[in-house]
Amino acid sequence: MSGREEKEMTRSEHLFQEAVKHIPGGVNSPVRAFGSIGSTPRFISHAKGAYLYDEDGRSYIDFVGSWGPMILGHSHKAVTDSVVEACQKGLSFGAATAIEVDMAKLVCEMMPSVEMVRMVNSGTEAVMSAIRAARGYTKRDKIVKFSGCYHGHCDGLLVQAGSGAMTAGVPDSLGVPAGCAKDTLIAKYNDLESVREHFQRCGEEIAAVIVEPVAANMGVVEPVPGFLEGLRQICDTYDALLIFDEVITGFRLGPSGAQGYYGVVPDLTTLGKIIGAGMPVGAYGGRREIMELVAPLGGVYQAGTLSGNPVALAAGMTQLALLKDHPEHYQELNQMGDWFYGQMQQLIQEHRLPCQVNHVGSLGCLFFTQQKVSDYESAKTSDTKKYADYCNYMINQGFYLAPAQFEAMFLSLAHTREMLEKTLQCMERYLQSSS
Ligand code: KE4
Repeated sequence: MSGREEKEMTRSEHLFQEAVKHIPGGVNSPVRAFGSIGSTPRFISHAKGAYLYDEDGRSYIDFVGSWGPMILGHSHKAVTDSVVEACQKGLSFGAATAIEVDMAKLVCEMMPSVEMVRMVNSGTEAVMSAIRAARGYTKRDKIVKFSGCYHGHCDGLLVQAGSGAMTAGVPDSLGVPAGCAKDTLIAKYNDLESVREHFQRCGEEIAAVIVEPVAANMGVVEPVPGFLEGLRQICDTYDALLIFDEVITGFRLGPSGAQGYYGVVPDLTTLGKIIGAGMPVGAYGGRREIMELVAPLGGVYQAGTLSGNPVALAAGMTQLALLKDHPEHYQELNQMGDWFYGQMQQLIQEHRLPCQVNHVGSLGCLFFTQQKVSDYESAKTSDTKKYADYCNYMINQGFYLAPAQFEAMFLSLAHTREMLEKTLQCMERYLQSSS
């Protein structure tokens, strides 16, 4: 590249050019590479409230929110102050700390189905560990998951996975041994019959069903009435466990996540994102008799150098405590979502556009398809090229949307009605011009 061309590059373009030399795809998580929308990822320098600021000084109203954790908005003073204070005492001890006791009590109080909880460092680690606990408790090997649901990148669950795996068209990753995937049975989201078929065939071998109670990794897909209840009944009939992967929905839809929102109680729950407020925290927990099998109490081994890290938990505790002490925040957030996505729906109808809007509370998704989206198959009818064109337009106008069709939009308590109206006006300009 000539010196002149070099000078004309944005700082993000320059950084990306450097990044790809030493990091696979130039990013530390695939969806950040903007591959699905074919443009250069924006390198973010800082964030505050509902805004991101990139290395070229551009600002964006943020609808990714670090993929869910930033429910209070970025750099919330109480959260960042708690991190700074915790850092002064040391970053990690590899020993028990008081804040781990407080965090465990708070999670169990907010999510009554969780009688015991273990902190880990990511949603993937939480899911991996919950699956192992379920297999250890039931002494069975098979797991039922749903096509299009994403539960992190542990081997056995990278089968017809959603999120980046779906976007990149690799829902079944290379490197997953057939021996590992053979115990993963795939069912169809919102289709109880597809679950019953597995159980009728080999129910006594199935340890658990794992489900995103609101699917948010094939875009957003709400459970149809009776779906979650039906999973509960099937698991009870066959003595299998029901695992709610609430890494996204946990503490987002309400203080008790999706299980509180829908009134269906799982045996195990996995958590992440909001529980760490942007710091690396995951957790899994559930019925005491299951969790008491986890080492050092029982024979299900799981460990982690930085699990329960005091600095990370300081962030998570502060955020969770704020949410617990202000339940009105959930009403505010869910009403904001109902209004915002309702306005999007109105836009689609007014302009007769081949789009669908799905949402649950502050989680939502605009699909570029004529079909109603209720599962992986219907989600896949979306025109990802149209989504890419729309997404690039919106980002260039200062609205930072997920750079992939099969993700969710996340609203936060830092978003204002004025910001959302500006966003809708920009959407309308695009949708009108492109229809
Ligand atoms: P992490 O290992 O990324 O912390 O969590 C994995 C995970 C587990 N379960 C659900 C329901 C999830 O949505 C996730 C991760 N979500 C994606 C966003 N769709 C993370 C973003 C990324 O992969 O960069």
